[in-house]
Amino acid sequence: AGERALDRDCTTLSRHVLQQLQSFSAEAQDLSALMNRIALAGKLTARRLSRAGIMAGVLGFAGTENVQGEAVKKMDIYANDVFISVFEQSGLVCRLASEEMEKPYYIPENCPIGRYTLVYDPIDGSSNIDANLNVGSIFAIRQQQGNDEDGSARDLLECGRNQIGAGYILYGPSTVLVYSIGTGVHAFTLDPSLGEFILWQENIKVPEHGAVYSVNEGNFWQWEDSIRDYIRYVHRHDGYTGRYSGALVGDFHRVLLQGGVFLYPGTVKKPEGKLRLLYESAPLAYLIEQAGGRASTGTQDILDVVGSQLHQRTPLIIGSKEDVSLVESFIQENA
Ligand code: AHM
Ligand code: MG
Repeated sequence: AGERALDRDCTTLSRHVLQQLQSFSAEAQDLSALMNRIALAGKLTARRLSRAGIMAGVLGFAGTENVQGEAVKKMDIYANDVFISVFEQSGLVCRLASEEMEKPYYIPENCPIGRYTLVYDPIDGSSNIDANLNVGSIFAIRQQQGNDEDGSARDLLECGRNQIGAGYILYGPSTVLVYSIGTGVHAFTLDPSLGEFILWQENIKVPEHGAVYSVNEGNFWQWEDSIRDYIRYVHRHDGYTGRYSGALVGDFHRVLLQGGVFLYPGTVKKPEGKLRLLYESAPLAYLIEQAGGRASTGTQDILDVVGSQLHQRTPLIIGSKEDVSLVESFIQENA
């Protein structure tokens, strides 16, 4: 057992990616290097978050608004730049598209070789930062389709089934990285003394059903009747429990491990809800399908949604198969 424990300590993220692809081909090496860079961005972000309060420039607002008119936090900007700088001069990624940037960021010197695009939400759940609660980063990897000569990045609007990998980093009591490149979902824990993400759980499967429903019930009177009916249903039946942290990555992580459902439905005023298709919903949908669960808008699988603009939002219902279907049945009954 001692020997096996040591093996485990040695299963680092980059090694794991190569094992998953069962090859040392150029493509496998690229994906492994790419994941390693994402991990580096995660380590830099985690380090800065861990010093919030004693280091200037971590807490609070930056005083600007993003494309979507939302107040930007200092950590949003820091983490956004971290992802850019770890990919500059990497030869790996030609474009980065983030929730915090109106247009994709091009790295021309990488473009002749690096055909990958990284899409990401640098800090998800940023309202949690100032209260020292968990936040996360979400990412997906896409292969560039076509030429993108006009720089419109229109290929990023293609459906989420085109993602070749996705994952997130959860900055909680420990820093956890979860990823999939189409061969199941795997989780790593950052060992701060080694500075490495070490394998924690392989091939995670989400239970078919779980007790948790995770939703902002403060929106109760803004929802359509169908969502209110669903919430009344879980209130009236035994075996359900509410959990909502205000940071999608944390709420999703719980559902992935323990089952249940996270939902951010549309409201009467904002039928598309809050979460962004490209940076939040599609990457997590990729993971949950790899884990045997489902992600839906209520009427369509998230991974089948074709976007119309980069920052488009979509309702999201994600988690255990049975629980997602239950929410859908309320929505479709009312339709
Ligand atoms: P952000 O990326 O700007 O932080 O917004 C996304 C976050 C999610 O993490 C979370 O699930 C949701 O917004 C919470 O929104 P609300 O406060 O409306 O419940
Ligand atoms: Mg977000």
